[in-house]
Amino acid sequence: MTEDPFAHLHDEGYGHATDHPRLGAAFSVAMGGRDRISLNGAWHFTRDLFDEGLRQGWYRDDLAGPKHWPTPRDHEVWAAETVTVPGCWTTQRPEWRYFEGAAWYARRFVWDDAAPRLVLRVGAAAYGARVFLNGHHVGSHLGASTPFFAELTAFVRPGENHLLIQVYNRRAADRVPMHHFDWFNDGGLYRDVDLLALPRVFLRQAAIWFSGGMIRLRLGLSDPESGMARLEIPALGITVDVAVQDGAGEAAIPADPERWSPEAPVLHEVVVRFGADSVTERVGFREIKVSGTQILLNGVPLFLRGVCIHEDDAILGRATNEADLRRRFGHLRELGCNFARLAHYPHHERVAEIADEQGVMLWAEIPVYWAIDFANPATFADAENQLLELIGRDINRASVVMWGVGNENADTDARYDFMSRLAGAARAADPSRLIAAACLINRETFQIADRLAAHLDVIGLNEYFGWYEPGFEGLDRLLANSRPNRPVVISETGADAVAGRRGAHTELFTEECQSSILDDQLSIVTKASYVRGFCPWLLYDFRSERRQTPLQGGWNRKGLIAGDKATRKMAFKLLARRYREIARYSARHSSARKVV
Ligand code: GCB
Repeated sequence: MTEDPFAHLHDEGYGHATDHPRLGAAFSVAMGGRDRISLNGAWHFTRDLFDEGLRQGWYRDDLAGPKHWPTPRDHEVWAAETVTVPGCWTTQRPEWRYFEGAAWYARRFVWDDAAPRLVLRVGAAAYGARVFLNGHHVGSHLGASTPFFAELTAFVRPGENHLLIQVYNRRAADRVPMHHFDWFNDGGLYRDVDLLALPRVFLRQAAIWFSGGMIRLRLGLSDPESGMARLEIPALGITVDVAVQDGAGEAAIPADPERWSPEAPVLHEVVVRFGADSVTERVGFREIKVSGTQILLNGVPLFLRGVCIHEDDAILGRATNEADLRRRFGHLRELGCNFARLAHYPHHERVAEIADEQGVMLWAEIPVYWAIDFANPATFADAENQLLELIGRDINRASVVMWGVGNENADTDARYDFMSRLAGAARAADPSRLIAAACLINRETFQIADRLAAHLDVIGLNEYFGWYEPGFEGLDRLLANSRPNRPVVISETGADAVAGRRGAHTELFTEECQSSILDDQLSIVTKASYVRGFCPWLLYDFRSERRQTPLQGGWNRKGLIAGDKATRKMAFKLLARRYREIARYSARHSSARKVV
């Protein structure tokens, strides 16, 4: 305890000492096929609305019970009730639903492994986290949906160890997303938490992709070591040694592997070794490019039959599980989708793995959403780190064909500077994908016009003609007026419908209205040859506190399926039918249209 028992009452700088070191993309560990020691399960959980934990030092390694306290305390984090990790506290007790603040997760683990290094991997902590082991602050992280790594080697001890993670979900203007967004503000450790027992030198990055007739490898080590790495792709008979200098190495091997595509989602086992470490990935080799206003997969023009998805569940919140994810892919298959936009933040890492196997292309994005604080360098650093963590996690997933770097941000100078730097960071980190963003309409000239488009490969267009803007004349005009020099994907459009609410197609919130708007939308946008994809908003209804009419009841009801993830609305059938027609048309025309 502090010497003056009341000092903390007046300490408003209480958080700063533990803001750094900042955990981020630079500390990531290449994960392909690695053994994980799971820390999922019961963790002690203490809410801390007033940040007393940081003020009073609840993280001190002192597990004594009240009988042994020399002076009174306000917490007993190691005797607190337990919750299940992964999980969102916002869905774990009804009385915690709207809790926006900090909470302390505490868990013991026993360490008797001889491995030279120990790293903690947290799949996602919404929104910020501070990690403490045995009373030591290890590091802190920002960003609600990307994994982060904290090296515990210097603080772990043989036998019992005490791990505490403070997680906070308070919304704030300088965060990514900022305090205003159209989904539910969940909090908690809502993806897997694991320990990684690692050798003295390990692989931080092993990125493998195909371009220009070459299989390419970029690898990074934990330390600036030099030596030889080895790349093996057994099915292609490839075994090559790769020179590593000061912890980094690259290789390009001429090859002609069978290509990955939605029709044939072929994956190859790839093993990368350095010293005592190795990772194993299953990689699809494919090339995604744009040529004029076309999107080409392996040289063949594509039309993206998509749907947007939020990772939200009435019972689990932002947490998910294999059954939930498999159901999602079942619905995509029923719809005849070859594409999905994972809105508006990185989804669970299993999504891209399943998409790799099932042949669904993905747009994955970070929550640079609406009016974030574009002029703030700390906000940029947070966004860039979330982007690099996402890229680091999913770089070997062929299904991810584009990174989304922003959604509906006003075209200011600060935003232009911020987003063009972000697009540049994505390109530097990953030369094998397209960059996209949901752009703006110029309401004066009535054109798709956004300065950011110059930094993108694909222009995403969110437009709600027929819903927020009555009628479709505006859409006709917009499409006729615009002369984009790159492909446009309708990255959102749609209408709310309460499942089971029927009526005239002109009556808002009915299934008929939603279905007829999507039908008209699809007919209109597919007439514009530069529109190369359609991705309506969205697969399932989702919780959003901005939506407070009795019909909405705290839900955004633009789902093709209701929030129970089972009840299909009329629009679901409509879209499935229309996508089958488009797929048949594409199949007839694509083989004749290979563009090299
Ligand atoms: C949008 C946003 C999305 C909203 C949606 C809506 O343009 O990008 O996050 O949920 O509209 O339903 O209004």
